[in-house]
This record gives sequence, structure tokens and C-alpha cells, in this order.
Amino acid sequence: MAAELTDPDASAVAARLETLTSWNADWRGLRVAVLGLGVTGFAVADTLTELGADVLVLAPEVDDDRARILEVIGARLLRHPLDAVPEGLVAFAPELVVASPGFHPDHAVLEWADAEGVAVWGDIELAWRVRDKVSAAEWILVTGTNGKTTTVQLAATFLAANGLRAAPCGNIGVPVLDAVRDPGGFDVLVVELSSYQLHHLPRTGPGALHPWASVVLNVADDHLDWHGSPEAYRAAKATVYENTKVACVYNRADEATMRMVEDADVEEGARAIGFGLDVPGPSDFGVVEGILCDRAFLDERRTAALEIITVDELEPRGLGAPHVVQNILAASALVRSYGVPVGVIHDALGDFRLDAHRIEQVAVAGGVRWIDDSKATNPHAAEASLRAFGQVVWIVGGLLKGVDADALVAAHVGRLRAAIVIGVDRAALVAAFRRHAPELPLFEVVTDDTETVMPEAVALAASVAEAGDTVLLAPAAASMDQFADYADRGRRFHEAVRARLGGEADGDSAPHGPTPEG
Ligand code: UMA
Repeated sequence: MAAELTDPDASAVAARLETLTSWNADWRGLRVAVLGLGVTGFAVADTLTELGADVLVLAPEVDDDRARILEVIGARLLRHPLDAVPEGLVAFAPELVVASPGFHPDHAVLEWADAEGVAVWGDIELAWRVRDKVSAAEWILVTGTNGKTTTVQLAATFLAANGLRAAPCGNIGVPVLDAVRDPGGFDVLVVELSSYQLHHLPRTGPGALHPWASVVLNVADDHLDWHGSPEAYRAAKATVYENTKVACVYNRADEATMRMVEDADVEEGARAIGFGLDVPGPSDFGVVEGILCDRAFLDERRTAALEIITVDELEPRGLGAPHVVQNILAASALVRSYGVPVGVIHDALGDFRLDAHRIEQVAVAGGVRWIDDSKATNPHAAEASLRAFGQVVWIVGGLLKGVDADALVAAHVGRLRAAIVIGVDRAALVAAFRRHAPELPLFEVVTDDTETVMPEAVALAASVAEAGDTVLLAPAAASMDQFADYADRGRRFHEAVRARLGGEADGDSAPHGPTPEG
């Protein structure tokens, strides 16, 4: 009741929120409801309590350590299934809701906030507003359906190699708020943004980002169950280019990304920079006779280009697959816009290795290569993976997230020796294989026991693979139906392969990346 009497009216709250654009603004007493207590919710609650706000965290299940820390820092916690609007939230009368990225836009609490006229921010907007806490770093934004994490790691590596303080953060696993509050400070934050995080970002006003450079790497259907439609998913991705100051980097092979740049409202002087595997035009990055080139950041770009590195140099490092080359070109474009010399990029690539579970070679035995691309969590990523190999025994399936894998199956049946379907959404995949390749040997792993899925899939693969084949785990689907996450799925694949092959493996050869074919 007291809250209601002292509640300023909605326009006064809105006016106050407009002023909150600095760590040093007056955040004291602002009533904020924080949705979720994963890594994001925790960073948000920690930040806001440090700023003096009045924080109520809402979460269905909470680990005890986090609950204890919340108490210590002075945030309140409301455990609630969040299947409806909790009474405690209504009584709290928040002036602002900060939602964790996983909350769907039609979640009951978000719909309630909308109906009540309560502002909803994501953690990225909050981080942008308080980015001046230590040193107001420039932000480089990376999104896309696939390749985000690799591109972020590449760009941060190149910047650091040039002596800059650079932090990879965001959807990659480190909340941007943690990077912003790091006492060491940074020159540049390379921020991976998911479509969930972009959905919550305003395009204008005090909470809108003004990045140094930005890229949408590619766009293919994903997360449709969350966004509701392909259009909504694309609109979220396009937000990344808004207000860009120096370089909007797009994929020449993916027209949708170019249109997003054309439609974006950018700052005066910002340039559109294309990347692709073909010959670059002026203002582009591309490949000429096996040489990755910058034809954008040099004065003589009409007649010349700068050499970055050759595909021949990349291949032995497991970085030669076409989609990895695209990531390298995109990351190079981003950091060249910040003045990193091409020679520094070249040398930094000498030590760069892809993360585990991204086209990772597990073993070679009897002429059969076993490849873990568990990170291929949607059809677009699996497509890039399948294309990198010749004859494939394909382990596919999991949680399809409302995405149709029919076209993927149709496009690749020609290269398959056999398909082994795992996961809860098997029916749609099995139907697609029957439709497009009725003769193809097709196996289903029907168990949903986490312990036995991979041993069964690996045993089936071993029974059909022939010398020269690649057994490829590229599920085209999320992992949470049967595994903790994609890393768990990949790890269990490794274990099952090793258990199956025992001493048969011809040495473990390169830890990462095969030489691509086809
Ligand atoms: N929760 C609910 N109801 C919901 C949704 C979430 O109660 O409807 C609660 C959960 O019980 C949990 C908390 O909210 O306690 C989790 O919040 P969250 O799912 O938003 O996850 P965080 O732990 O905060 O991690 C998020 C990103 N997760 C998602 O977007 C789903 C992480 O990306 C990111 O690394 C982290 O913020 C730091 O920025 C992960 C991811 O899977 C890796 N991202 C998706 C992807 O890459 O495809 C988008």
C-alpha cells in the first residue's frame, strides 16, 4: 500500500528512466524486478544493488549459493514458478523490469508489464547505460545464426594481438555487465548478441546502442518457437546495425544481411563492408586465388588489396573450412575498422584454434574419420558442416525448435552413406529421409537414456562406415532433450567413439578441423 501512495506517476517514471544513462546517474531506490537468476539475472541484480536500486529477483528455481549472495548484497528473492504473475510482484509495483534473455516475449510477466506500462529492458541495454563505470570501451557487435562465437573470439584475439585491452562477452557466456564492471577496464568489448538479447534492444533513445562496428554473419531460420515467425527473428537480428558509427559488415552471399544494412539508420560516415568467399569489390573482404584479402581499408582500394593470409596456411590449423574462412573475413573486417594491421591478424591466426565441438576431429580409424560438430544446433550450421566433407555417415537429430529440416535433408542425401537419427523430434527427420531418399540406410536410436544414446549411435555408425567415409555428428538441432547442452552431447560422442575404437585409432591426428573436401 505504501508503495502505491508514494508511486510517482507513469510519466515521471519514464522521465527518470531517460536520465539513467551513466553509472553515475541516480539509480537509488529505483524499484526493479529482475526476471531469472541464471548468469544474466545474477549480474543484473548485482549491478543494480551496487547502484542503490531496490531489487526484487523472480526465479522458479534457485541454487542456494546464489540465494545466499542475493541476501548479502541486499536484493530480495521471490521463488515462483512464473507460470502466472506473482502477487508479490504486483505488490512490489516495479518501475522497471529487466528480463533475462531466455524469457519469451509472450511470457505472462512480460505481458503484464506491457499492459501496466512498466518499461522492460534486457541486460544489454542496462550494460550500455552503465558502460562508463571504469572506461567507456567501444563496442563491436556480432550476431548471426551461426559462427558468432568463433567470430567474436577471432576479433578479440586480433585486437589483443595489437596490444588493445579487448574482452569477448555477451551470449558467448560472460554477461556484458561483468565486462563493463571489470576493474581493469577495456578499450573494446566484442559483444556476441543472440536474437533474444537483440529483441529487447531499443533502436532509438537513451538505451539504444551506438556500436563502433557491427555484423550479421548470416540469417537462417532458428529459434522460431521463441520469436513466433521468421520475420520477427530477422527483425531482431537487424537491430544490430542501428546507429553504427564506423563499419556495418555484411555477408555478400546472404542478401538479407545487405538489406538490413541498407535499412538501418546509421551514423554519418559509417561504411558498409561486404565479406564473402569470392573476389572482393572495393570496400569488401574476399578471397582471390586462395588469398584472403582486405579491399576496404586502404586508400588504393579501386586498384589494389591487402593480403591477410592464404587458405593453404589456414588448412593445417583446422581453419580452412569455408564457413571458418567466412568468420575470419568478418572478424578481420571488424578489427580493420579499428585500425588493426593485416600483419597482426596474420600472425594472430598462427596460434588460433577453434573451440571444442566445432568440427572437431575425434579420431581416425580404418580410414574413417570421426568428427564432432555438436555445436551445429540448427540446420544452417549442419549445412556448412555437411558441405565440408565427402561421403558421410550422418548422426542427426535432437530438439528442432520449430525449425523445418526437410530442405537440409533433401540437399544432402546425395553425400550420405547412411543416417542415424537421435533425439525427441525424430519423426519429422525420419519422414524427410523416407521422402527424399527411400533407399538410404536409416537407423533410429529410440532410447532417451542420456547414457546410451551416443554408444548406440556410434555402434550403428561403425557398422556402416567404410574407409574414406566421415562419421559426422552434426545434429541440426538443440541438445536439451537428452543432454545438458551441446558440449555434453559432444563429450559423450567422444567417449563413445573412444570406447568403441579402443586401440584401433590411427593416432588422434589433429585435435581440430579436418581438411575440407567438396
Ligand atoms: N527462466 C524462467 N522462465 C523462462 C526463461 C528463463 O524462469 O521463461 C529462468 C530459468 O529458470 C533460469 C534463468 O531464467 O533460472 C535463466 O535465464 P536465461 O535462460 O536467460 O539464461 P542465462 O543463464 O541468463 O544465460 C543467458 C543466455 N541464455 C539464453 O539466452 C537462453 C546465454 O546464452 C548467455 O551466454 C548468457 O545469458 C550471458 O549473456 C546461452 C544460449 O543458449 C549460451 N543462448 C542461445 C543460443 O546461443 O542459441 C540464444
